[in-house]
Amino acid sequence: GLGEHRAKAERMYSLMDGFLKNDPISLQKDILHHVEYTVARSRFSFDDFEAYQALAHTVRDRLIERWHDTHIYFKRTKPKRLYFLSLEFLMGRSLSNSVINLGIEDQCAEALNQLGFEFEVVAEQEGDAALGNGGLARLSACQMDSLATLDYPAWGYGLRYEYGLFRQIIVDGFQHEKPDYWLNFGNPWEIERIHVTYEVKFYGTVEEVEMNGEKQKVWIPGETVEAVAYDNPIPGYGTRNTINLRLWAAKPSSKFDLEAYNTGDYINSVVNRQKAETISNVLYPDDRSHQGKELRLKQQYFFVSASLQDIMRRFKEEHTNFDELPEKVALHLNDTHPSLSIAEVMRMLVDEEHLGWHKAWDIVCKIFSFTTHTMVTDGEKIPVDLLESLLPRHLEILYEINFNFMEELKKRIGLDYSRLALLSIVEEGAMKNIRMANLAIVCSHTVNGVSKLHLEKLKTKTFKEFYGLYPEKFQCKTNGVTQRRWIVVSNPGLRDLISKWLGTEAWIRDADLLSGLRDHLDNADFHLEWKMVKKVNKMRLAEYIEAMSGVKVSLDAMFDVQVKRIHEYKRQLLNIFGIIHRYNCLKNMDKDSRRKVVPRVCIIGGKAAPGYEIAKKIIKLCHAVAEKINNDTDIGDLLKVVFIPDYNVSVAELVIPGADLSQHLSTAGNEASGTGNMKFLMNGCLLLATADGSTVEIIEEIGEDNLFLFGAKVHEVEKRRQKRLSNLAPLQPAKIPLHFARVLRMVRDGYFGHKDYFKSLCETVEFGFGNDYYLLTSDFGSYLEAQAAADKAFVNQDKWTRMSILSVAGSGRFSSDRTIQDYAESTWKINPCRCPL
Ligand code: GLS
Repeated sequence: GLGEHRAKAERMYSLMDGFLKNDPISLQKDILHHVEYTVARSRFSFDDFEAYQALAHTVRDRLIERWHDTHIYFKRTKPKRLYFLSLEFLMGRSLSNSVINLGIEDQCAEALNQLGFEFEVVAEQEGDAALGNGGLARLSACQMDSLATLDYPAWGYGLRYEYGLFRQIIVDGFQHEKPDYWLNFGNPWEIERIHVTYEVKFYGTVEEVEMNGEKQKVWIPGETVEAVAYDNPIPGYGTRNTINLRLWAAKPSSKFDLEAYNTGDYINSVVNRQKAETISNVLYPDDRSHQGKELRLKQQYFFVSASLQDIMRRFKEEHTNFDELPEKVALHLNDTHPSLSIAEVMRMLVDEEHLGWHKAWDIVCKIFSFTTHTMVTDGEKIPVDLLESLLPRHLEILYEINFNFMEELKKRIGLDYSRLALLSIVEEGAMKNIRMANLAIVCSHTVNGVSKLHLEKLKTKTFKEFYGLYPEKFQCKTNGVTQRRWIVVSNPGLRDLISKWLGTEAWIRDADLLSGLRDHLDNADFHLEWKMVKKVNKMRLAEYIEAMSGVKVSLDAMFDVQVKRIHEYKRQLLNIFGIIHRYNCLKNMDKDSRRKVVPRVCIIGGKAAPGYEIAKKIIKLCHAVAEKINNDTDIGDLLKVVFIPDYNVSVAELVIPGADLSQHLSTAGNEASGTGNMKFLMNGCLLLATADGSTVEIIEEIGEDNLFLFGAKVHEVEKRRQKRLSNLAPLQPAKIPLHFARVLRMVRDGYFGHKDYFKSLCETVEFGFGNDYYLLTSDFGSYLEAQAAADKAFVNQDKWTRMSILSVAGSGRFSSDRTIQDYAESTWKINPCRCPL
């Protein structure tokens, strides 16, 4: 009975000695305990890495307490829960972030200090969790932080890849990929839940059986794999709430497969069982595009099936009637990758819960929301043949969804077959495909774009037809990033400065307060301290650069950074061409003019997808140009070029605070949002950018005068492309700007070596070949002007500092807290649920 339960609980509590304590002495005791009993080293002799492990376990214990309390509280109050489904999360390191969100950073630093260690050094022992590719994946991580901080009852679901995003190593300027076996040294941030497992089925056949006088479809699967849960506590800041990110790993099914063993081929059957694990082994390293590969499809379904079984089990524990599902469960599709969820929920409701198609469909249409992260029309597709063999029942369900949708459409728009073909979930043709985006749009109650510009393009181009049908579904949720990681963790100097001048730390939970910095815009002391913080961050970055590449850089130079995935549309090539042009100018200058030049350190970093040849050539060109310029003694400190290898979250935390200028060069209309720009903005780094993605909204906040804008606007891009093509037939060299032609020729003619290798790269911007799809030629002039404006502004350090302060002051809107609150209120309809202290 209840009395007995309470008595037991009270006895447990008395044994427990209260919650763990956070004073430095208690922390030291716990650290030493973990050194001795978890890490199994002697407490009298352990190194930085072992200190990291012990501290991580000490912090983990505290996370677990809060995480338990939060879940007990959620269970008791039964709020509507959000399930955030994403195949990618770029978490980076966890120690500093956890310690800050728990509010125990000073105590931990002191505890370590008294044991003879330094917090910064210990924290650097941690490797990155890189279970994602780029912006999309880091966005998921920022949003988890905001969900926890704002007390939302949310769960994240993802895959526990054993190999995260490849490590990039550079040999002779070429990118090589090395596997990232990140679990090698253990992962103290996860909790393995060997009892939370689900069977996930594949292949097999569909049969029709009679049930209660009605025909019912039954899927007889051919292969079973087991999904095991790994839980990762996500602490909020300034709250006890600690939510869960549950990642699934594949294991061979524990069911004893008698038949396989009875054939006598024992060894092969063990080997075959082991193959199951490959499903969650490796992250696909392509940013923005996924072709229909069987293993990828298996990963997606494995993820979807395990997550939904878990979600439905929790729902059924608390509720008996599926009519309540939409009031209790919100399922969010982070891009199209998890959209098989729609077919899976239908299958569960119809085949397993016997709800009847129409009722099930009604429910499904109320629980899903969808965010698309891409500008391209031709999105993710699954070849029908693949589905047919891997998930035969799901294919039938998808056909039925599409059939009903087409029938409804015919009633609305008549027999307009070309429109019907565009809207159809099934793409007909030589190779039939399922269009994941169409599926997600039809079934979701909201379709979100990630910036105003993105939403506009969705409405007028990408999903124009759907917008015509369901205008009310389309919403804008401009991306944001968490100031906890991108200022508090990565830029402690700036954090202290902001708090000092605002007189409060409240901005860490309410980024709009950053606008208060404008009150001190002309204060000389404030300027001095502001510049000092930047200087210290530049020193830290300069040391790193020297250690990585051997290049010594001057702190007086402008640190100019472009870090992001390498993509033609992001136009790293424009940056490199600009650098070559700058080099040419310097070479032609007399001594007097040189004295007026603003020295530059051009820093580029980013990974190319392993199969993306042009992107790999861009990396090589960057190295070839760096080699030439950095070794030209005539140039010295006036210009240095550095490629930072293996750009990842923890490298970003070091590079972004140390940047003076950052470049965001995508051809307008190609970057759905971009989130790097927001991180630089928060760190007082000025932007040199096109009017693309979320930059347009940054301009709304800080004004055109506080950044360096260039290039064709979205509406001009199409016209320029047309014009460029009409110029094609007789090649018109006169139309190509002189500077651009010269730079291109230098690369083409082998000035930087590797003439043959760079040929195809040059051709992407040449007429009659790649036709310069991304308009480097026509944007080059205005790019150089923007660069000149940046140089000019840098000479006037007062002006520059004002611009820098205004950047941070205007960055509040780009906190992921704002994004998440907007999603919670207008899309997911969930309420905060704050665990009492
Ligand atoms: C991306 C977009 O390319 C970015 O512009 C966007 O900021 C990000 C998050 O919404 O999503 N889409 C994608 O597939 N990878 C991305 O980084």
